[in-house]
Amino acid sequence: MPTGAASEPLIWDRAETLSRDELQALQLQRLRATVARILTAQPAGAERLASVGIGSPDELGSLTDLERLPFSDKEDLRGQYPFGLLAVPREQLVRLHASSGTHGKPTVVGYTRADLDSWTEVMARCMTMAGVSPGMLIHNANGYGLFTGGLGFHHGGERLGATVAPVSVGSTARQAMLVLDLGPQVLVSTPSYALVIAEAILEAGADPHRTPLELGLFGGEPWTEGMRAEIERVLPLKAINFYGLSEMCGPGVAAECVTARAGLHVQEDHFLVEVIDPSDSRRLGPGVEGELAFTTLTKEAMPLLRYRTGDIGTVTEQPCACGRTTARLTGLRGRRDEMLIIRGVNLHPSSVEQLLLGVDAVAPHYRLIVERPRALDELTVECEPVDRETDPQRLRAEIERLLREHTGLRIVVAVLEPGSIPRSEGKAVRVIDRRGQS
Ligand code: DLL
Repeated sequence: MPTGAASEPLIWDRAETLSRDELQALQLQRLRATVARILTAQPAGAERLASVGIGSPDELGSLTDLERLPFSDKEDLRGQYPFGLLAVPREQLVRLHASSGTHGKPTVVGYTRADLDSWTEVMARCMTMAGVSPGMLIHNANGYGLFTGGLGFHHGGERLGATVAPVSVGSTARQAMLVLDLGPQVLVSTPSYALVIAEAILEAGADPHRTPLELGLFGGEPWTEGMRAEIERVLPLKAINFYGLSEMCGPGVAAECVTARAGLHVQEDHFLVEVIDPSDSRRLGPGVEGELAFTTLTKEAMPLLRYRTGDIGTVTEQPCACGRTTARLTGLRGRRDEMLIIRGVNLHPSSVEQLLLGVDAVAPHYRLIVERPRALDELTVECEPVDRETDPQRLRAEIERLLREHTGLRIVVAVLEPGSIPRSEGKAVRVIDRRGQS
């Protein structure tokens, strides 16, 4: 339960302020229990452990032995689809979720009662850390269903004593009406959908700045500081970043504190974070950018060791102004497999976003179209002007110049009619890959 005087930011759980030594002792104990569970109840995982000579949790003498353990990734989940990685009988699951599955089948994850309880607890912690307090009204515009965003925030919000409106995605005009009529203090959605809701409030003839919104809990997709500034320009709230993935639990793996908003605090007593070099899987130190990998420390249904997320970021263990001691994710850049290689130059969609949103006349809606007309990949950046008064030719020339200066590449820019780029309801599709078609 939360502690702290009224003037201090609340801290939900003592686990958030453990010393590094206390935390690591707890992590080692939980890691051993996780390995024991895999050895006895998850045949595919046990086989993998046997292949690196681990037959007992006692072989893990300290946390550095983590490096002896094998990695896992989405391919393992796909290979065992849907239930092959369960460490409990299917009948002991009380819930299923699945990740978005942009390529073929989704990855299915299961939860025991205890898994749901831990997830609810980490969500209550993260939402408290983000500034949500009992009695606040939460408009939850994350999708309810197999996506973890809806139910994750729902149960966390209820657990901490807030009032949750399970609005889900879609019917954008209705979203606007409900924000105006119910008067929530908290908006939960993907960052891209928050902008769509703000547009809908304007279309309803109302001023979003006159709503009582104070906090926006956004995640589920990469977003930049430019996007944060844009959301805070159109809505009267502080935008807070939430990170997570279904394979760990969903949202609740890490979140920003409202106090500092300087990196996302990892819930390290449940998820052990590593940063690895994607090319050779070497472990990288604090502050060095690489691929994030997580080990579940308390999951019963589907424990995973060193799960490679494909997400690029860095970790810092520097103390935070909020008083929490947990490591923080910084510079979440996007997915490794969404990085484009245009004429030999690596380009993250988030770098384009940051650049575009730095131009006042550009609306925060964009798409990157990748084609391969000849041997090399070509990129077109589609964007919209903020209004019809803007001269599209001049805007195009300005963005092309900026992209050339920042990337060294000649990238074609198409300035489209306002409102013509498809608006997302959940995770925005930023990259359209037409390489197979050209
Ligand atoms: O997106 C869980 C979630 C929902 C997190 C709502 C936060 C808020 P999945 O559908 O399994 O789960 O997708 C997980 O989304 O590996 C990242 O690539 C991406 N992602 C999620 N949050 C962020 C974020 C949910 N804040 C995948 N920044 C992850 C960057 C994010 N990427």
